[in-house]
Amino acid sequence: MDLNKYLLDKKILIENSLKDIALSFHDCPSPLRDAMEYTLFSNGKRIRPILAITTCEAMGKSCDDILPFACAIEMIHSYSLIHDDLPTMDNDDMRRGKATCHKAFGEATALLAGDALLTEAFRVMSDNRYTERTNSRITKQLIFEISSAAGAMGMVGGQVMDVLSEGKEGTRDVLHYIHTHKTTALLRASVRVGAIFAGAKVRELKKLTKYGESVGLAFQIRDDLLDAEGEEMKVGKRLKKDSTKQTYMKHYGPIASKIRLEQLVEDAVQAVQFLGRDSIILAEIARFVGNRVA
Ligand code: GRG
Repeated sequence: MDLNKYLLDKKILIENSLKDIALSFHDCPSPLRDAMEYTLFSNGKRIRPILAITTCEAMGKSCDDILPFACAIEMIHSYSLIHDDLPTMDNDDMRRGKATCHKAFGEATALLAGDALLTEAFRVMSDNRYTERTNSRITKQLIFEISSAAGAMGMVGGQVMDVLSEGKEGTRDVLHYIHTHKTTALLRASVRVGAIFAGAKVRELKKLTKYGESVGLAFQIRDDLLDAEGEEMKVGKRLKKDSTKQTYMKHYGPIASKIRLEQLVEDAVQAVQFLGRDSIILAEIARFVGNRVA
């Protein structure tokens, strides 16, 4: 199986669906629309929607009707990057190899573009135009999954702890809270969305949740390692910025961090073994996350 081709095919599928959704932004003031589209279409990996689709297909269900939910997750991810880059948070000038949204459009427009992407994600999931073929009980369940992962008890909770613990000594418990909420929550939810959409039974959902958690934490540890050891040209953003933050490198050092990363990838691969041959792509994605260079 050629994973790169698989990821590219899925990325094109998701981007076509996002382009269709973006047509519905036509009525909003152009600077806002331009800022939203600037970040939404700036060459992200689309790993979260890909996880949702791949999980759904691994469970034997076609991915057509999950696309609006997968795109909503990507819209929420895009909002989080815009806000994370703002001067009041990480104050980054570069993301995905180009100027961050606030550098290109100004702080107020960037802040509002993030707000709009977040809100529009929920419109998409509740708009019959996109989700009428999905059972409304499932739609409600998916909105619950995604909002729980993105909100105060998920990504935003993790982000606030990340911001507040900057420059402090910190503990491994705080580190764990930040990593499992700021980054893992939305990745875990992406997998669960695919599983729930495909009608996973309780035991299957438990295993796929374990896969999502392991991939999510591996993703963030890899991010910590990339910040310390990666190449700016490849990663597409300024590096060595996390030295005042709570990171795996700070609390465990490079060797233990790499061992933990390998273990998490292995845990993810093991968790999906129950799918037999249908686990192959999910396992490959877990390995890709553990080795990613951007
Ligand atoms: C502002 C509420 C709020 C949350 C921000 C996502 C996030 C939380 C912060 C981003 C900071 C960061 C670099 C976290 C590390 C993991 C991460 C989310 C990396 C970026 O995700 P990728 O690699 O990005 O999937 P692409 O560009 O591929 O979409």
